[in-house]
Amino acid sequence: TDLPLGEGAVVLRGFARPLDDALLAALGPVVEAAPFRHLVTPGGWRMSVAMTNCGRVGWVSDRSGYRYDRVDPESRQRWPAMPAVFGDLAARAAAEAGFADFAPEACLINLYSPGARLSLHQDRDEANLDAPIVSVSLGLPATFLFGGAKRADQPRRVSLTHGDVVVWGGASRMAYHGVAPLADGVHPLLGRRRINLTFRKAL
Ligand code: MD3
Ligand code: FE
Repeated sequence: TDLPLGEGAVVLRGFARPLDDALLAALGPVVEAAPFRHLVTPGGWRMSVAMTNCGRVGWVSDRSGYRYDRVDPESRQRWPAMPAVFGDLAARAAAEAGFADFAPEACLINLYSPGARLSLHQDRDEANLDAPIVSVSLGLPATFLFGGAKRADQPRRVSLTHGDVVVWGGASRMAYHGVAPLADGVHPLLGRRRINLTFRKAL
């Protein structure tokens, strides 16, 4: 059931579910080569969400700012390649929402443990702001905060559960958004964790 969330945002409930085992199997070698780490914001705050990346470029943050980088600053090597099962899923989801030929260069992988949260922000570090963003939720359910064009716009709360895929295009692309502190729980496949894959045209 494709349900429109707002201008240009489409939730594909359970779209990634049939692939969950394949996605987690592909994730193993990625996080072995580029382990999850807690980045520091330009303001000096340690993020409660742990992150890593795969693809041609990865999103990083440090005291000097946010950017997409071809190398992992920890290993000084290129990020692991994007597994085919990741890229194919993102392209199929985007096509379902009306975006043909979505070929993301970047996959940011967010790991939430109980209590981890993402405060309201806009994604504006990408060179291509016309392309949608595709996000895949795995593991524990999260309350996603979907705001408006201004930070002060009261966000709607949307529950995203294991296997849900959201395509954020059009007017929703620049919406403020965040994730409420993750409630504790145990997921049969992921245990006490939520993993979110975010696919972007960054270049
Ligand atoms: C709505 N991640 O990594 S994914 C992020 O669940 C991020 O880890 C969240 O926000 C997470 O930047 C949310 C859903 C998402 C991603 C990008 C968006 C929603 C968005 C961009 C515009 C509007
Ligand atoms: Fe975001």
